[in-house]
Amino acid sequence: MKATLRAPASRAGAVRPVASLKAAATRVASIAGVSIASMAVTLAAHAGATVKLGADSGALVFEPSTVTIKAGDSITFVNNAGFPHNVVFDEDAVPAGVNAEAISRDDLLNAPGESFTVKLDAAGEYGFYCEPHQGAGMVGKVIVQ
Ligand SMILES: [Cu+2]
Repeated sequence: MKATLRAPASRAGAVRPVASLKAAATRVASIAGVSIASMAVTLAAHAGATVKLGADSGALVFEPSTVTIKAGDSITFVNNAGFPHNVVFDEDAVPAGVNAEAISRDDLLNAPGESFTVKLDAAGEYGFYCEPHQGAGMVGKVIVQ
């Protein structure tokens, strides 16, 4: 890209190519801006931890059932087996001041690979469970440092 930009600038009276190059550069910049933005989203999604909803064996558990992340990181729950599942944070088992309902995913995840990501800012321990399978032991914990 740099080489392409330099060539017309060294030529005298090359007004039109420079103008169209400028437009092209603007287009490239805006395209680059878009890809940088989506890259940031991808990176954000990978910071933190991923928890499978249902073990590969089909067991109705969160896998892993305990994860540790840093404050401000996200945790992503991904449908794996035995769905539908959901992720409900226990209002009695979250740090003081955290709205358990606001960070929960009450709607059932029905599709293979469907995911739910939540960012946790307050340090402490967060207990959560899957409503349909809580009785079967599908419960977990996030430790936010
Ligand atoms: Cu479940």
